[in-house]
Amino acid sequence: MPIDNADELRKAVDRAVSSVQITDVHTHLFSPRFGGLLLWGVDELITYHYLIAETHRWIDLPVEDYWELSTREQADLIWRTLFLENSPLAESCRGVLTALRNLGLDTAARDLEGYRSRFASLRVEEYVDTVFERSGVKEVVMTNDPFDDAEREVWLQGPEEDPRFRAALRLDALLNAWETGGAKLARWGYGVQTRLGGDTIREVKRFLKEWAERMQAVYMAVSLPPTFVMPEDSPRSRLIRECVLPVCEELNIPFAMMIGVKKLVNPGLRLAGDSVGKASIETVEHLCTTYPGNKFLVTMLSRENQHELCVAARKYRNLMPFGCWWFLNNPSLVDEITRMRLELLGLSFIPQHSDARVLDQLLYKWEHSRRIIAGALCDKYRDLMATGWRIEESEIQRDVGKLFGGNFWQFVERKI
Ligand code: FIX
Ligand code: ZN
Repeated sequence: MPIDNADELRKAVDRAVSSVQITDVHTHLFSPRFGGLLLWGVDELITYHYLIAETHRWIDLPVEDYWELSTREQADLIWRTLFLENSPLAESCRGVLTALRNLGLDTAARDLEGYRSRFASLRVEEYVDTVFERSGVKEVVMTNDPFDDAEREVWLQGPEEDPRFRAALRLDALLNAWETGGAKLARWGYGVQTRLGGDTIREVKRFLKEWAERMQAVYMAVSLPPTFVMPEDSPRSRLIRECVLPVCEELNIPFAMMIGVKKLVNPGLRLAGDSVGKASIETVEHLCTTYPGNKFLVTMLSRENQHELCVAARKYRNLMPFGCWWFLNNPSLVDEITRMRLELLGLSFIPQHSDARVLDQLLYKWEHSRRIIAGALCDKYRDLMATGWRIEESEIQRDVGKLFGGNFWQFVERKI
């Protein structure tokens, strides 16, 4: 039966968006077999680097002294500063409270010790089940770095068995730091040379194929500075051109470029010290034009890059924009960017990823994003109905399924 009115429409969109099982295409989560690499619990939620940056705007404690504190002491300081001495209005703080509420905890009590005791009784394997179930996330794509010693050891023991955790082969350490990354490859027995001579290109391709196979990687990924340009006479440019893109094409997996991050503008803040800059859409256009057999997942960190990324996506079917990344993952910007994408790309994009670093964040990042995306979708369907077009609830469910996972898997699997 076609939907007759705005009230029915809103309910149908809310039903579809609230019930869709999500593929979260970019996270920093790990399955429990990775041990301490999987962060979870209220103190990890509160010491998420977003809140660390916001806390240091208020306190006089030298950042070196801050890092001497235990995680619990850091959480106490952040809780006091951002939640008790100031109302927790920032998205990062609101998220902590949404997650706690979704676990049935009384946020009105403001009882951090009480919240801690709730987590103390949990087993991580059961908690993973609880979080996936309550957040409506079907599977997450991890960020997997073979150059991380702890993580590499786990992968060398065997593949990931939990289907909820898919792998992405992350290449920052290779592409953005070839000197040290290449030296590690040499230590691991790959015949590479710093100046990329000899068998280097062939050996880097061997490394990429071996690790993509070991991880069963659904894509390869790298974060890139606003200054990233190609073509360019640099190790990064050569490695992307002669190694990454040919191997991704051979394996038929996308290359994900996360462009616009200025690493460590304030090094003392560590992970919280990164910033943003407007990047070159011309480089994205160059890559999509020059490598038509490759698939590019692209997210850009600067708000100023969003419209041109949408327009570029209209030109290239091998370009899939994804997510409202990091400093864009705030209701006002998710709303703006999603509406822009719906108006310019229809349904052919991936609206969001969580970037979750702490398991419990799935409980808030997706609740917040579902609500915003549902609002934008509802308005667009209402505009559609105003033309006399009739829409079925089954079509809304079809569309929503594409946005929250279908488009991703279709892009990963399709032969461009
Ligand atoms: O490069 C990335 O994957 C970024 O998302 C991270 O480096 C960043 O710290 C983050 O988690 C942002 O949300
Ligand atoms: Zn990330």
